[in-house]
Amino acid sequence: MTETTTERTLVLVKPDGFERGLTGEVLRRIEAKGYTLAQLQILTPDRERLAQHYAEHEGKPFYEPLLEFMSSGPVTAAVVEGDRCIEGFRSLAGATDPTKAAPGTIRGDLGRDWGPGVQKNIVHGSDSAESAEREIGIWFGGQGA
Ligand code: RTP
Ligand code: MG
Repeated sequence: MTETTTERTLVLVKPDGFERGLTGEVLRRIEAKGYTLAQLQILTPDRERLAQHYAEHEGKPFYEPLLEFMSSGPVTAAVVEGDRCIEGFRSLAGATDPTKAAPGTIRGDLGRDWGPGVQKNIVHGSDSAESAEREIGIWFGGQGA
């Protein structure tokens, strides 16, 4: 048996998820897995916040379309807590490309956006403990982050 390691991760339900009415479904899956919603807010993010969040992708071909897409409507940001939830939520989310994401995952079951441009894949989840703390600061800074 592995040791229990409580972690925090930053989850976003992206504007495509909000528009399609999937926010509750994503949060339901997080809770059903046994994770806790520690903080939650709905906001339409501005470019400045998104530039910080996606700094690692600056200069890539999908960077501008990504910022455009992510600022196009409401996003639900959540601090999720639980045992090894950083990797665990990435497993729940599935592969970045919804077409390749396995059935049973959020993107595999619900993602249906394909074609040119940026991948509208419903959710974001932090990819490491360092990313999680950095991203929680970006979305919840000054609110006990
Ligand atoms: P995320 O950060 O959103 O959890 O997704 P990820 O780690 O699976 O993917 P990442 O490589 O970090 O890319 C961030 C987001 O940019 C969009 N993207 N589109 N070629 C494309 O069309 C493309 N590549 C990336 C996706 O929305 C992806 O989640
Ligand atoms: Mg990423």
